[in-house]
Amino acid sequence: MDRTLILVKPDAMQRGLAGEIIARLERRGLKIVGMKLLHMDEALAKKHYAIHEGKPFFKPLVDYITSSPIIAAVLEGTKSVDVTRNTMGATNPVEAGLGTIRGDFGLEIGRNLVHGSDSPENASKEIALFFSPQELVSFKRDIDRWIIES
Ligand code: IDP
Ligand code: MG
Repeated sequence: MDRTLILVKPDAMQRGLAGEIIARLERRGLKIVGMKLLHMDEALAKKHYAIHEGKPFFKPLVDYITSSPIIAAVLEGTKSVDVTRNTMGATNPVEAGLGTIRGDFGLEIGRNLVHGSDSPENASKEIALFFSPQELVSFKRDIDRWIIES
């Protein structure tokens, strides 16, 4: 399964950019196989960002990601991790290329609109944090169409 997790972060939700962000990823050809609106609690935020524990921006990051409801989605498609990350742009919006989500809409590293898993291994772990298998649909590729199986 070539899947990745994205989060539409609180700044993007508050600015009304959720549709724009999801649309850009969808238009590239990635399929939405799971989606929910949720308000992350501190425990989930700390698990999701465990790799950053101890860094100076960890607490502000947890406070930020738990500050409002967000959208979590699972996207499926060829090289979904890489395709999602290059559609998002660099972590620091100042360095993100024009035409990327962060490059077009962001300015501050602490308000960079969107999360995307950084490897297939981390994608699997992150997807499991947010979704049960029953909450995900699977698509079957039939030449040039995608058929929902469940
Ligand atoms: P990524 O979101 O591009 O994968 P990571 O390095 O995994 O970037 O960092 C996770 C998140 O932590 C970033 O998206 C950003 O919101 C925040 N962050 C990363 N580095 C900094 C920093 O130096 N200052 C403030 N926030 C940061
Ligand atoms: Mg990351």
